[in-house]
Amino acid sequence: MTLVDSILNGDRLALSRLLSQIENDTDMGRSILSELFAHTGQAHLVGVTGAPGTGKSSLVNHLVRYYRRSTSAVEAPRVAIIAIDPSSPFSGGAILGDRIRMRDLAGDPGVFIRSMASRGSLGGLAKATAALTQAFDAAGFEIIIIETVGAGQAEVDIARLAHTTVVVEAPGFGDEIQAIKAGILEIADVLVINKADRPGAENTERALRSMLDLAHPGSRNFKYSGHHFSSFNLEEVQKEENSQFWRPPIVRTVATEGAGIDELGEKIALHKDHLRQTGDWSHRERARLKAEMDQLLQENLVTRWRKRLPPDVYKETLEGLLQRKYSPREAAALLIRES
Ligand SMILES: Nc1nc2c(ncn2[C@@H]2O[C@H](COP(=O)(O)OP(=O)(O)O)[C@@H](O)[C@H]2O)c(=O)[nH]1
Ligand SMILES: [Mg+2]
Repeated sequence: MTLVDSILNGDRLALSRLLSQIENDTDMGRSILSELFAHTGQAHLVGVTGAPGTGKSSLVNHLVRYYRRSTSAVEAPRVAIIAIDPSSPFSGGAILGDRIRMRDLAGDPGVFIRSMASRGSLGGLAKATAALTQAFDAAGFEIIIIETVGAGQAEVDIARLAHTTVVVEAPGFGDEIQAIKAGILEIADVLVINKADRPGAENTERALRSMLDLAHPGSRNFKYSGHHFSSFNLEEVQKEENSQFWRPPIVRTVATEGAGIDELGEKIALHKDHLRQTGDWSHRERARLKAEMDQLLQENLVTRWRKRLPPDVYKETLEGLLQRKYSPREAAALLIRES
């Protein structure tokens, strides 16, 4: 049996071999992914992001257990977890801690956990993550959870990859303001206030609510605006309710106790339904695949063009540019003519 068939048949060893090939960006990994691509497009990709220590890994742990027990009558969905921590090497504390916390999931054949430390550029990390999700998707994992730390470009890229992005905050982190600065609220589909057992959860929630009000004016308590209600045309109200609009819900959780996890799971499912109903699911898919294809097209064209260009011409043109003989635009035009 080929590696491709083994992966499609749910062979975990074959899958983990492919994941290593992908992380090392080998030709073999690339060609297997291409063969598997026809089998992708089914999984719900859920990103979980937020500052270190807010409780993301603890939440993911409980969320996975929620999925695994949620549909006892039907077959429970299979869940893959990709934990990305750019700041720590494989041996480092954070990921090791995650491994220990995830240990009780490890014996479940419907769960697959992969930790990834960063190598090379952030762009490389986002690319590798996208490829890993394709592998899990083809292997039949219905839900793929991607845990990332922080609020940088990598998180934004990963949010673009995910269908549903969960942003985790915790009281007393004082990072609510930083969160907006980094635009993390703009990528949030579901907001979690974890550590709701700690003092200050109300303040965090109030801060987030007012930020949401700013970001989504007019959405505030629309349905419940009591005495104003009669002045609304009912049809208008229904139109509003069925519209493309999604206001990120806020869910309070205590991940250490598993409190609020069912609600979180329900909100994530609601967001998926919303994406399906509005057509956003396929819009996102289209935008993402187009970006991937365009990117590869550019890389390939540039590589091909560089191969055809006589070696000295590039150097000479660069020199000419430095001496202000050409402008950057003229230099580029000249190089394209020369090749
Ligand atoms: N009090 C309290 N502690 C929590 C809660 N959730 C997680 N923690 C603790 O916070 C620390 C960081 O959690 P972790 O899941 O590793 O956070 P991550 O860095 O965001 O993945 C751990 O010591 C957890 O036990 C919670 O809801 N309440
Ligand atoms: Mg973590």
